[in-house]
Amino acid sequence: MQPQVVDTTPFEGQRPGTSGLRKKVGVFRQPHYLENFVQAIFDTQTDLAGGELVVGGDGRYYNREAIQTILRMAAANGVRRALVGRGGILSTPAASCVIRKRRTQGGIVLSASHNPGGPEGDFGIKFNIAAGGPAPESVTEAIFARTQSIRQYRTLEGTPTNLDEIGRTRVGDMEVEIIDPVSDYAQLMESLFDFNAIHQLFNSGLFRMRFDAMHAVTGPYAVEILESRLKAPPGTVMNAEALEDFGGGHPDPNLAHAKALVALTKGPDALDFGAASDGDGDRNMILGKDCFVTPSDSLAVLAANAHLVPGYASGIRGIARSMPTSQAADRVAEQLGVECFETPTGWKFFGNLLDAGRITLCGEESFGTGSDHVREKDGLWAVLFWLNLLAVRQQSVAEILSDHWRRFGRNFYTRHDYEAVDAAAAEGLMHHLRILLPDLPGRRLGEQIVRYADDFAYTDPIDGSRSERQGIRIGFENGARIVFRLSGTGTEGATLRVYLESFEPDPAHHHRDTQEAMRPLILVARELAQIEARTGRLEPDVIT
Ligand code: G16
Repeated sequence: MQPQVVDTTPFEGQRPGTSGLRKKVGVFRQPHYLENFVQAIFDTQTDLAGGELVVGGDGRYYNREAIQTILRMAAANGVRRALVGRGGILSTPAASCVIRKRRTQGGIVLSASHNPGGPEGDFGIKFNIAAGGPAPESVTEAIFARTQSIRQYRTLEGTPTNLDEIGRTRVGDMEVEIIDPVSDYAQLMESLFDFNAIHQLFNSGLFRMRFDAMHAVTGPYAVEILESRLKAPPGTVMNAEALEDFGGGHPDPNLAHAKALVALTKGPDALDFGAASDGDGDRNMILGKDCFVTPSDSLAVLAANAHLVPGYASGIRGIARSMPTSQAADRVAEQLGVECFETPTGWKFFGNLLDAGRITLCGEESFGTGSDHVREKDGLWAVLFWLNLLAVRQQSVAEILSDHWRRFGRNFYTRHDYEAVDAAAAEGLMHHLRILLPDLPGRRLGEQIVRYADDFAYTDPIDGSRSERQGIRIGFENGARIVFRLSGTGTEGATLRVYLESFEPDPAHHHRDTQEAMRPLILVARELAQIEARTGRLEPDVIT
């Protein structure tokens, strides 16, 4: 294979968002578009030359083609060895696991997460650092800066690599090892959870569950772990076959997009447990019989019960949650006497805290939960954690949740998304709110008085780096909050997210319907932000 230097010119808009560069497949397929971004990674992450790199993705449309491009470019840029998941597959948490276990210099993960796939769908690419987590802003900004001045990239000519056979091969001078995408990860899960107890739960014949892989990457992981190792009945994993277009679905594990699973947990013949993961396997949704566990509550419940699980039996060091995530976990941290951190949205902000040993568990309202076992959020890990709790506590999901609320009080929580809003209108709305901020403290809005109102900024306690303008936060005297943010993962117009939270200490009111209980706060948020007037939208597109 002959090294080649190819002339190129910069593309606009290659700044990574909340989690890497996400665009429509058609954008990525423009000549040189992917190559420019990949070369910017090699130009700025100089440890990769002579080092080892993990490469894998969620198997969506364009995954294989992109991996061939990356392997040729990695070889031409002096990478010594690439580790690639068979078939080009690695779930995001599994990629993090492999980077850490094999001590590579980093990894390139291909995914647009929960966004739909296929020729008209989305694609994405992100760089994970040697610690296994998403690159921090300093790195993503350096990569972006390089994309703005790039003039050349390096690649090799040659035949494509066979991605489907486990074993070693070469691309130019670079060794390529095709690895089993599941085994390192499955082994890690066995080291954290009580597989015997979970197996007995399945074996009892009294417990029925489904895991919805949504035709995405967790299919093979869930079949191996749940059905082969834990002996759950065959068919426990639904939509197990990973497809390039996710079967035309939207692989986002929430009440709106996992409707078939949700239906199985309702009614007289309801399952005891339902769970789902997303396109790349890092998100999770937890359901019990007639019961949905919000991701914010899930984090709080896992933290309060971590001592019951072998991997966390010695206790947790601290908890972190993203700013828009409910404050349920804060109450647990307070009772456990451990630190609690509020970070901006984006898993990358947990990395330093995890590396420094300040936190053990972390989570986000966006269906992400994880721990220090890897540096990504981890869907199947959360499902196994819940299964382990159900096996040990011998209670239903609803009982565990009600117990938790009785002990800590309930943080009612909902998120309203307005999708594909005109970008200028969305910016205008945020600008309008920023102008209002200084006058809000002390003012009565609806039933409550504003205690603070700010545009959230975060100073990383480990490296002192500062991130500003991370979302409008309005906190009330009674513990309620309204948060407004524009999504950093959408690929069409702007997505306005309105996060709402209210605190209810009285168990007599814990079982109210969330939307009903939060109606007054929802109306306050709509009016304050002038949502209808500015976006033309009467109701949100997605409520979770
Ligand atoms: C990504 C990030 C998460 C973030 C989520 C939503 O998740 O990794 O940290 O909470 O996006 O971000 P936004 O509100 O900006 O759309 P994923 O699962 O898409 O990688």
